[in-house]
Amino acid sequence: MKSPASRFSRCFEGKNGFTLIEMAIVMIIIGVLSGGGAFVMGMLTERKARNESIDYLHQAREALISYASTQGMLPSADTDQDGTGDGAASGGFPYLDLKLKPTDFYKRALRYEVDSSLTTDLQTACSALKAGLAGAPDVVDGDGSTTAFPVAAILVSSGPMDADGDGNILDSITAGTHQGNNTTGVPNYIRFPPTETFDDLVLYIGEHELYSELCEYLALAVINSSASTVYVYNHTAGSNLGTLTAGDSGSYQILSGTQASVRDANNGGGSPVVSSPDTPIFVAGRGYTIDVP
Ligand SMILES: [Ca+2]
Ligand SMILES: [Ca+2]
Ligand SMILES: [Ca+2]
Repeated sequence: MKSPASRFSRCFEGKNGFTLIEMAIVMIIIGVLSGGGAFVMGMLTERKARNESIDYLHQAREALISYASTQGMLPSADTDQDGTGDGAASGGFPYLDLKLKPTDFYKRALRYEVDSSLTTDLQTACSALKAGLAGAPDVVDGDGSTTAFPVAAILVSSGPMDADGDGNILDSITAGTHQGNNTTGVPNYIRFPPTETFDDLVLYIGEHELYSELCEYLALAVINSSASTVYVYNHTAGSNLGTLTAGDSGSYQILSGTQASVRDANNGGGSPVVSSPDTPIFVAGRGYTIDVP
């Protein structure tokens, strides 16, 4: 004879032999597992998005350095969203000039700013790099530096969202030891680990790295043994290197590949004087000497 409890339990028995109570427990376990699974999947997707956007930033950075090596300058920023530079220092990443895809994992174009002295030609770029950059873009690197410093170029991915809720997908940090504004770059950009109110991803090209990639200087020595004053001229840069009176000599730092001449008039005027070797001449290698007998 069945007990009252057993009869009660069988009242709730499902067609496969499980009681409704057992089925409810199974459903709760499935719910917990599927909820946790969704959470884990969300985390993995977020990590994949972040890693792929960081990969894209590195591709863009490498492409910029390669472009500078072949073109002697960095590209200007894209201000009309067609992927090509428009002569501006600040705007979108000119992905077509670099032959890269237009957007990061978040389907957004990168922000790009370049020091304007680096977008003209090799002579101008290397002169600026040799002297040390002084203007925008500046960056505070949250890995250690609280003081902003100028960089050759900077790339900013917005990350997944407008984390600081200011209406722009790029973010700012306005309090604490490391501060910056990636929307304007004023007074500086900021590279910083993600927080609840900052999720941008930033890479930059430092001036010394670009200098070593781009600018090979050599010493051009000119010995004036003649009885006249001669003028040393840089044709590539369109500027004077120096003036040597009779019996004088000089040494000039010039970029490898520069065309130079020794002349009988200033500012590239007059004619080349007799020298060994004859000028104008393209100067390359580790060092060079021109003798004026
Ligand atoms: Ca454009
Ligand atoms: Ca953001
Ligand atoms: Ca924002």
